[in-house]
Amino acid sequence: MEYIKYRFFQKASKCSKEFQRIKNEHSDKVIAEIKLGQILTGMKGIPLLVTDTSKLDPNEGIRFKGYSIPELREKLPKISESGEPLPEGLFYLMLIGEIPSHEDVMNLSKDFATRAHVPQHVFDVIDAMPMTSRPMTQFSAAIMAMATESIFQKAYRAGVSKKFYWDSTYDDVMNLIARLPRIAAYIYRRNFHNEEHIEPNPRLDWAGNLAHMMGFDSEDIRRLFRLYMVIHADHEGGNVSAHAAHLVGSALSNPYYSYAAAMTGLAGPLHGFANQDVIHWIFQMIEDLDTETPSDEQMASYIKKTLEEGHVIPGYGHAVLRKTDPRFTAQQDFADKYIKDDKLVNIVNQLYKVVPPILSNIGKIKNPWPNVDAFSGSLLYHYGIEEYTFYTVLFGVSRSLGVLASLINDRVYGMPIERPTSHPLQWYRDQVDGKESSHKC
Ligand code: CMX
Repeated sequence: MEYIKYRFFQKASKCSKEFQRIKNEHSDKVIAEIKLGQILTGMKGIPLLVTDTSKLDPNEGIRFKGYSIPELREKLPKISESGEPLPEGLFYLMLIGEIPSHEDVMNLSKDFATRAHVPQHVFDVIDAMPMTSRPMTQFSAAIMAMATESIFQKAYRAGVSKKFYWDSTYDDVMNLIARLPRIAAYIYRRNFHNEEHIEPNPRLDWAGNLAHMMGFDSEDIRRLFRLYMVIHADHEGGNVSAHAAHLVGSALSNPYYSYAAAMTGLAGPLHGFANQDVIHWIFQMIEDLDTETPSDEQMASYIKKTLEEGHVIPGYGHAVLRKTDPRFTAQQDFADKYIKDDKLVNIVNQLYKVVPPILSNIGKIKNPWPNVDAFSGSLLYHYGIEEYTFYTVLFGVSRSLGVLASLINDRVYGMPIERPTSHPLQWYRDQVDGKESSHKC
């Protein structure tokens, strides 16, 4: 068995025994009470999932296996001392629970490079789609098309025992992550660069190769892509993309199906599509106000107009966070360090001053602060990736690291099919009004 797989299994099998022990010995223990309001506002705050890769604190933000983003930026191996950590290192951390050595990360990077071959029919599926189909539609379809390669599916059909499901899932996950940069870059070059494709460079790291195949070879972009891939990788288990991957995987659908489900969820405007909406909305603001340097007052009036028209302010608010997202702060820090006087970055920073007080004044919005999507587009745009309809694909490539590491864990733990109970509205009404109510829904 290869080294990383072996290390993973060594660690995970101990946790798997713990999972089974708790399940067998403590299944009757009551650990939470559920309020009706939680159910009716999207199951917020109900502990329902087991996810080991990362944990989100409403005030502190995300921690990956206990490490905050500033800690990861300091501790994870980098190619150069002044650079950003390699996302391969974060994947290792989420999988094995330890900060990897430089050698571990280089081995993982090489492993991804050897697994990166994408079968021709996946490109054919992309090429068969109209140019007008969204990059996220092409991306999700390509992932589904690649399910022909699922080793898990073949092993399952061949009758492999349940206790070995994790093994072929691991190989599917590694292959899938390895191939995503090629698929993403292919869609980018197809849509925005005349279908002039660029071959991978197997000597480059995972994120550096993605930038290369998209047509960007500067060290600046590689640094940004490494940071980008690290901060978007995971956000505990309840967000739409992570939860979708877990839910679909619980039916023992193959990892390609699980990850495609995550991507179709990420494509929604309340989730990853917000990174496109932010840029679209800012450009609309610039056009409507007829200035690239609006005053705070002009901005405030545009924000209020957006709200009055019944729209959300993209990039602001969060279902769990109650403070500025540390992923926003990490990008702001990156911009402070490497980017001087960029109009879009300046607007993003100005919005950070103007938006929160307006959202706070409305009263109902639980978190008036910016999330990860408020900053990411301006950085990509600055470095020449101006085609913002593509941005959610980049988020998706990164999110593979967390949701797929979790999927292998799910299989090692032997997690069961997920199947919560639902009731008609009448049942909930009976809980609060008794059975008198005659109006049927
Ligand atoms: N602008 C305007 N209204 C907002 C708002 C925003 N940025 N954020 C929340 N609200 C509204 C909600 O729509 C809701 O209104 P109704 O009661 O009329 O339905 C109310 O405030 C309460 O919402 P909440 O409990 O504060 O937030 P939710 O958990 O329901 O939603 C989120 C969270 C992210 C979907 C929401 O804040 C939002 O729509 N933000 C803008 C889109 C966005 O940036 N999404 C990206 C999130 C990060 C990611 O996943 O990538």
